[in-house]
Amino acid sequence: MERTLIIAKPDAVQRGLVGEIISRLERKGLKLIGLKMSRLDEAMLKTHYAEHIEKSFYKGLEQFMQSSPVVLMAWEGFECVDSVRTLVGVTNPRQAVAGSIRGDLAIGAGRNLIHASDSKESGISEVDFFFDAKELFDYEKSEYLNLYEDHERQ
Ligand code: IDP
Ligand code: MG
Repeated sequence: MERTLIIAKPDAVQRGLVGEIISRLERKGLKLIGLKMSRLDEAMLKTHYAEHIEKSFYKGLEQFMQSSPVVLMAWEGFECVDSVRTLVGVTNPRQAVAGSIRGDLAIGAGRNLIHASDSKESGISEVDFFFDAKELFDYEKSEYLNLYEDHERQ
């Protein structure tokens, strides 16, 4: 099963949308394997957003991401990385389709509520970066019989 890191960003915390985000991921059928509130510091953000450090929006992004605590989540599911990105919507919420989290609930490009891993590899490395092994939970989810075919559950 793939893993994906979700961050409910400061705007989600401030706007009281953390529950809505969790609810949408739960309703999709994903399995929550880790959850915590945290303040992200400059060093963590530089690692997490390494590909964006040289971009014009980076300073603003770094400041914004430290403006309040965030909620970090690790989720698991069959081929879940891409399907979560679809659920989240494209980066600019004004272009995100209705029905997606950003399309329904956000409007400013720098206030798009949520981070979601963008590849199978980044799902693994980002969960690993933000969570210690003891903060991740391995358990049976009873509804899997009604969510997946046998071959998808392996
Ligand atoms: P993603 O979150 O959809 O993967 P990325 O391109 O990886 O989007 O950018 C990371 C984050 O940087 C975005 O979620 C957003 O918060 C911020 N960002 C990206 N592009 C812009 C921009 O043009 N203006 C302001 N903030 C931006
Ligand atoms: Mg990204």
